[in-house]
Amino acid sequence: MLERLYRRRMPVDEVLSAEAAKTLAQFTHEIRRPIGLVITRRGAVQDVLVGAGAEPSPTTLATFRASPRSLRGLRLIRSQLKELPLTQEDLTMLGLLRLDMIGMLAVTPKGEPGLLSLAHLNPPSSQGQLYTLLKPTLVHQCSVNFETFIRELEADLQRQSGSHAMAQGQTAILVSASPKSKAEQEERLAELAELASSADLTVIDRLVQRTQSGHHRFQLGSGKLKDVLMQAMQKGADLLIFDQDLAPAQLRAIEEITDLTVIDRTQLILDIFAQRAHSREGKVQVELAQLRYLLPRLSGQGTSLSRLGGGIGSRGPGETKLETDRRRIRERIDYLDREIAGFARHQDQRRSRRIRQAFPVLSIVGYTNAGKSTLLNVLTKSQVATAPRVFETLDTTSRRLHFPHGREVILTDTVGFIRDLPKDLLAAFRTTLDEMRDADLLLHVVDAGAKDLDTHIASVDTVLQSLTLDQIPRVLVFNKCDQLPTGQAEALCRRYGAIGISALHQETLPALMQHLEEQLATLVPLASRP
Ligand SMILES: Nc1nc2c(ncn2[C@@H]2O[C@H](COP(=O)(O)OP(=O)(O)OP(=O)(O)O)[C@@H](O)[C@H]2O)c(=O)[nH]1
Ligand SMILES: [Mg+2]
Repeated sequence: MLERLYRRRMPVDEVLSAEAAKTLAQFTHEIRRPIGLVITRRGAVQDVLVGAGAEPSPTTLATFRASPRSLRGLRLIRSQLKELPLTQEDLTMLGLLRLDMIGMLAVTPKGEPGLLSLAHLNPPSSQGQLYTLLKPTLVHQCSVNFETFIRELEADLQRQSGSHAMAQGQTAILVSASPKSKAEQEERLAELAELASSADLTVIDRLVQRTQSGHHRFQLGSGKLKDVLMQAMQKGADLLIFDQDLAPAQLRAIEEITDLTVIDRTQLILDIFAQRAHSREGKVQVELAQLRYLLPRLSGQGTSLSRLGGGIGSRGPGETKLETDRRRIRERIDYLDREIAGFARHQDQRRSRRIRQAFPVLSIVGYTNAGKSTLLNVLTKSQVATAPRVFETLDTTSRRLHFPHGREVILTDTVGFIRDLPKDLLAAFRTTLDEMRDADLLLHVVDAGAKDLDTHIASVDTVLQSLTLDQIPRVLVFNKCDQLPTGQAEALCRRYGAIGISALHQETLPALMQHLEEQLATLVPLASRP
């Protein structure tokens, strides 16, 4: 019987033809259940849905794709036996699926078409209102010329997104959902925003939700999640970035109801590393970390490798490399592991050479963006790249440093740390980080102006501990003191037992140099090395 509905083809300029409305009303009346027609722009009925909550089939949704800048090319007209307005669920579906329109046809007690209520999405700027509800009319009185209407709406959507400066770069909405306090979550999102901008993403919104305990299916409650997704669609976001790690099942559940790219903080960090890795060693380490992260997230059932592995864009392990199965990925992991072992051997040789040269080694460590490379540069007159963004440095650089009293040491600068450093990344960067094992003294550089100074210090301590480097003597150095009001820096340094400097101001450095020389004299007496 429903066959007859499928055979309908409406004129392209009508939302719902009078004839289709009649048949729809009649069937609804007969089976006493709501029916939904999913209609293409060419006026063909694509799906017939029976029951109140029915949604378009996954196959249909996969065939007709929507993007934040365009609609799906499908409208949904539902019938119901009572004369009720469109429900919140209908409007959510309109937004989430980015339907051309959603409609509700009331069916009279005699089985005839009653009033038709319609709603459509607005272009992003319309005073924040996501959709417009049209005044209900009888089908034959409906004045909408669907073809013209949809052409104009699509043009508006295109124009709106084009006028955003973000048209070139990708845009992201940051999401945090955890039982932690709002303030704490917001602080973390501030750092996530730095990570995002370091990856050349434009953050257009931040959403924080305090959850009771873990929601299993989604990170957020599914109602709230739908809200987030709708906003993301409406604001033209390309990505949704979760501060919390998403379990593979959570990722899939979100992917099921949206066409957005969804990633978590770990993936974002991996992506930044992939963007920045220049040396062969760096590239191998990043690829290894990405593959290790990816492997447990592959599902047999159609999760596309390119989508996950691609991260925020098409960076990372290339699509072709990833269009393989688990076995191939495992093989690749083994291969990269062996390559890294090779690097490690090389490094052993370099190290023993250096030890033969008998220079004490000072390693600069610290939170990302603390000013480590700037300090190396100013102390050793080098030109390591520095930038006001996180994870600028990935490779280790070693330079000679001459102390005023003639003593010479090796000063090294390396990759910065961050709180909750992804463990796959830490594992993959072992060879780079292992260079620190040679250190006689660690210079822990801290951005004195950082809002969450204690977290920064603690995170670095944690990483050093997990690398079993915590037994190496350490000097705490508070950098960027020029950014604090006079007096405050001194007080802060006194409180933490740190030495205050500003790597940008040479005149602040002699005190540090003197302290380092004294420390070295006790740790590595000149006579102890040949
Ligand atoms: N105001 C001020 N800015 C500084 C100081 N030292 C470094 N900076 C700036 O801080 C930013 C980060 O410096 P980097 O030396 O790249 O920091 P890093 O610790 O090597 O960072 P990563 O390699 O990304 O981990 C740069 O823009 C520097 O110019 C300082 O003493 N005062
Ligand atoms: Mg650096």
